[in-house]
Amino acid sequence: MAELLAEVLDDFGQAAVTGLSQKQKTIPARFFYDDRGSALFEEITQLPEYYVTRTEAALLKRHASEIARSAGHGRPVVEFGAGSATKTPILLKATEAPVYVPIDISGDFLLESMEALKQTVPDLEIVPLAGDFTEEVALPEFDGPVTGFFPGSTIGNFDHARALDLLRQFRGQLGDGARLVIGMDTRKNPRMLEAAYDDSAGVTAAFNLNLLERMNRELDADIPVDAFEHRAVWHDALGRIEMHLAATRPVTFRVAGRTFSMEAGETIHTENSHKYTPEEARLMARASGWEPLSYWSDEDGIFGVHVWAA
Ligand code: AVI
Repeated sequence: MAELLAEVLDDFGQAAVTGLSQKQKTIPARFFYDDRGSALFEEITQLPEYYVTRTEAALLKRHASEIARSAGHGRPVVEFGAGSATKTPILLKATEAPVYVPIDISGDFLLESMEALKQTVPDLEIVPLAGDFTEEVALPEFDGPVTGFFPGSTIGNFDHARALDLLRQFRGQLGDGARLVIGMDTRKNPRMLEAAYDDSAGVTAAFNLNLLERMNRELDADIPVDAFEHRAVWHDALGRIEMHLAATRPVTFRVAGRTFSMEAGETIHTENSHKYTPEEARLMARASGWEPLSYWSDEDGIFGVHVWAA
């Protein structure tokens, strides 16, 4: 099946057809981020209910010098992802990084964020790498040890086994003597979590529903988007928010030449966002070849910034 699909469909097409053919239908979360999805995600980061981005930025700012002491001064910084205009300069300035290596799949997005960064940190050498950071992109050779940066709780979007593989991969890529500065969202009151993933302005719903619109745009699909609603559900046993697109009536639609049917109430699972206690995060560090060094959180413990050592 996979080979046959690969002949005619791109990565998104293959993942959609394979995912929609499963009993629990699913579309991998990485397909959220087309131009529209990336713009909606940017909006999410500004929402009053979505505490993640502003809490992490505030922690980085408030504890910049302690974080820099733990993360190491004067080292190249490798960021897994394109970098955020608010968070990245805080770490780069505090650590006095001479070189910055952002790795991101979207070359355009990389160039845009690099332009902004050049204004804020003028003396920095920037070596952008266009590629998928979940695959082992080769890093430039550096003279001394480096610091990795993986903010935003992006690690939470990977299942446990995959998250450990990724952290192990970072350890291997960054090498001996490395440090990793990683932002991880914490377990908290489910009401607060569900509000963060189902905001009152409906931006997260639009972000989720955009996946259906994207299939209609790119995969010659005819999904009746108005027959779906956004759901965000906290699963305590799994420690994660799950996002789904639920059919509100029986539907039949075509995607890339295949027909799919769904009952009312049946869902397409689109994202997991795992939340980790500081203890769970430290266990993950040790299980993936890192030594936890330090941890910062806000007064209410709603977000955590960790520094680990190789
Ligand atoms: C990118 N990632 C860390 C976000 C999260 O919180 O899991 C994606 C997101 N999904 C809905 N809102 C934000």
